[in-house]
Amino acid sequence: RCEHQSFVGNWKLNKTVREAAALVTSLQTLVADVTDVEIVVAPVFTGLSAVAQALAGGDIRLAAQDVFWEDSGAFTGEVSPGMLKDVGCDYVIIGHSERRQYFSETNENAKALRSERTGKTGAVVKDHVLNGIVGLSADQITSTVIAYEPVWAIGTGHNATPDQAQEVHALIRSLLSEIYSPDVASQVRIQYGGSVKPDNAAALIAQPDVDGALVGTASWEAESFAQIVKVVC
Ligand code: G2H
Repeated sequence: RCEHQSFVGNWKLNKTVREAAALVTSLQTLVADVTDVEIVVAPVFTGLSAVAQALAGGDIRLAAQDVFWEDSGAFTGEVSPGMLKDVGCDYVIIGHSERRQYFSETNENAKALRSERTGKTGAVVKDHVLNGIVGLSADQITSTVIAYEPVWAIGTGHNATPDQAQEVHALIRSLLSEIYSPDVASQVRIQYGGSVKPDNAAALIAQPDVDGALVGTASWEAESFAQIVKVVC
């Protein structure tokens, strides 16, 4: 089961280029003995190149925090999926609830369809899952990570209980099972996010349908993120 676990550090609007490189360098040292779970960091756009260089040859993967679906053109301020891949990203976070809250994002499906690996759903679970995955093939959905984050748990210090998380994760997996198949659904990683900390991660991740975590605040320091990554495997 450890190979199915994935942990993403969502650095949000934090870290200069120098701070980002230093953080990921410390993290690499702390998780050098972790081989069986996937570890991903998501710096701001300006930190991607430096973090990619610091990660070169290692196992930690790189994610961006947002993307626009067009390849190129007159779209001032935007970044395309190909550009993220070019700088070294394997993933991109799509549809984080902070994008909805502060930047009026609503339908993320075009982003999911055009991007490489990552999708993310919000709190209105069924609606968000169904809207978010429309048009994705079985191959595309199995390389997508879905994150369930109750809005009241984001950055508040109040995490969902393990039972609450499991209930929603099971719902998401059953939706995937209906739309695709039980086999496909079992291959999709469903992360929990919302105030995940070293002292609550173990119980959340022990749930059968919780396949890792999308970690915000606790990923901004290498030690606490490393503790979370190591909590089970
Ligand atoms: C929720 C989460 C990571 P935090 O947004 O995406 O952040 O762990 O600070 O609640």
